[in-house]
Amino acid sequence: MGKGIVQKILEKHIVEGKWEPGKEIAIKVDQTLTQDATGTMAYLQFEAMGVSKVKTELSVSYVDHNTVQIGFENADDHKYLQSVAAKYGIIYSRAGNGICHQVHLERFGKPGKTLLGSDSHTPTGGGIGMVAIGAGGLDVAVAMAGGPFYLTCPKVIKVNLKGKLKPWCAAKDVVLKMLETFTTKGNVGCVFEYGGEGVKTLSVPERATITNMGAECGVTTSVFPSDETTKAFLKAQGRENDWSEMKADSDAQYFKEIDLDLSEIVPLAAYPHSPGNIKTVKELEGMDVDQVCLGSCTNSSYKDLMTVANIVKGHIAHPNVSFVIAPGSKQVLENIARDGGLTNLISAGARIAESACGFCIGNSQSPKTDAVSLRTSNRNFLGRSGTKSAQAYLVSPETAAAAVITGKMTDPRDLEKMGIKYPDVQMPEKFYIEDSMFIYPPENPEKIKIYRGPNIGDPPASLPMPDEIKGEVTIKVEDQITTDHIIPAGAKMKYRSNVPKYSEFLFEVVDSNFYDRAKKIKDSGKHNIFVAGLSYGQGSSREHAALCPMYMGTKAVIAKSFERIHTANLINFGIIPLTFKNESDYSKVDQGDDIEIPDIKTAIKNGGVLKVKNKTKGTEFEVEYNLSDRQREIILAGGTLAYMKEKAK
Ligand code: MIC
Ligand code: SF4
Repeated sequence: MGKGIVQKILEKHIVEGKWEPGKEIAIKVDQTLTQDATGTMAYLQFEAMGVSKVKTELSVSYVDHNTVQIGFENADDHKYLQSVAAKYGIIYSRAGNGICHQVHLERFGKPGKTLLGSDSHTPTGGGIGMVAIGAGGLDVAVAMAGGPFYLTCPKVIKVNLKGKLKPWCAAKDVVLKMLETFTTKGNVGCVFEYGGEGVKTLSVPERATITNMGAECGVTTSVFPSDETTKAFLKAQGRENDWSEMKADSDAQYFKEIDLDLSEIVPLAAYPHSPGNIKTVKELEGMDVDQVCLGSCTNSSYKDLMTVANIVKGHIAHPNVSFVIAPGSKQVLENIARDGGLTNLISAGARIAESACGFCIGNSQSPKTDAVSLRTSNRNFLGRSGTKSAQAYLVSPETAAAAVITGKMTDPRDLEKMGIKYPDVQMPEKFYIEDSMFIYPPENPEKIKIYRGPNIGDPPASLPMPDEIKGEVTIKVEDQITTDHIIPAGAKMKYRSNVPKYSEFLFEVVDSNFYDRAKKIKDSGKHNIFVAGLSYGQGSSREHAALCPMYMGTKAVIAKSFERIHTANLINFGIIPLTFKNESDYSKVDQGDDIEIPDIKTAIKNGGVLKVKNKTKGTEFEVEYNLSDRQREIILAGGTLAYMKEKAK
């Protein structure tokens, strides 16, 4: 029986288990990436593992998230990251060099390799034919220390691309179409593998846009073949030798196959507050737009920016529109500068931001009250822009450019009526490359002293699972609660290395009294218990969405279902993810209810039914958990670090 690309790559890397979709496997990790917001904690955890040098083929530490630096905290973290990188054999990508995913694609991604990144958009690397997976920082720390990465052997969904995109219709519209089809729920444990005749019509950055936003569907990753187009991209990056072919066997078997005709794709938008809320741009036409933001790891490549630069050439941003651009990397910025695109953008009134995450994470360029903000980024969760009342729409660079000119949501195809021609930007045969913003680790790192600013605390230790969980439902939330709801990013991100302080912002967007309630419960010696609906923990990989609850004394979350990265993070920090056996029991438990889960330790050890007693209501309901033997031990020990210590004894 033939094999697909995902199966071929994973089978080459499996160190425990075998290719059996749905079962846990462990894989060797070739490359890792971290970014500053998740990286600081990841390296503190890595240090605690006592390894003298990273054991991967390549590890890169990027600084791209917290670059606004109001206060000393972020700059201190950057210095810490730089010193850790030098000490342990990690390449350090300085602030200003660009967004981790864009830079990694340009300079380090290799077809056929595995990449683990402490950021949920790591699958961007799938655009170049690698299996690139997002994970919590602790999992990445374990991989850097030479440990394998555990995942559920995926169910591969093959997406057969046909035809070719029409002018003004973009890769972003393709992935928005995928989101319309697959939604943001129910895809845990799956991978999208793209194939078919349509693949060759897409450039590498376009493929990367599609794999990047697969994260919003909740799949483990998305992968494209590595073909002549990939080779040309790597050649243009001066890395032709890194190329190898990755293709599926003609008789490969998949869990499921779907066809997607690129020629039928039309401009789409995700409306507030989920990337899964899809409408055509035509349906939204005429809506006044206050802000247009071009950038983020989804759409900040040379092609994206040159396309917009050519569309807006000779125009000035509409008086009501604030037009912001964050180029994906220093390389992108230098190349659009050399090719004249930057001049067009500046002339059009663009506000050129740093090559970093910037507006995407809401730590700058927050729009006005009730603003309509068009963004080429990948997430429009409530409050993520930094303005809770803002309405963020996710669109392609072409649709973004049209709104810059008209001040309204405009189908970019209609620009032709205004005499604007579709720019059809070609990929350069050779990029201008200047790599001096990478700092390579020294040969002899012995003398390197790790810098620790006052904002850096030790990673908090967790307690082993008690015999019984006894506490209160501190919060009950609905379906599709994202990690942005659990712990906000934006300006608060500067406390990522200060867990007690960062914990004060738990569930802030949902319930401003949460922290006080949780603290009272914790101080009284009881456990905080969370109750949630479907797809709990969507979105980012931030392990603080588990680490901070752990710090607040949470030992269990009961939900209708969980997303992949967050499940792994909960387990890593000793919190058991429990699902309702009967979803209808969700309605029988309320915030403030006194809850007991007796004999939980014995049940985890020996298996068997787990009952939750609702003392307030005098009722009882059953919950389930799906843990491998290894995960049971981790939960019992109180988390991965405690488990590793026990094993090392
Ligand atoms: C995001 O896009 O939400 C982030 C910020 O990049 C996160 C990581 C983080 O919270 O630091 C992600 O996607 O994993
Ligand atoms: Fe940065 Fe936004 Fe990409 Fe997250 S989604 S890595 S914040 S650009």
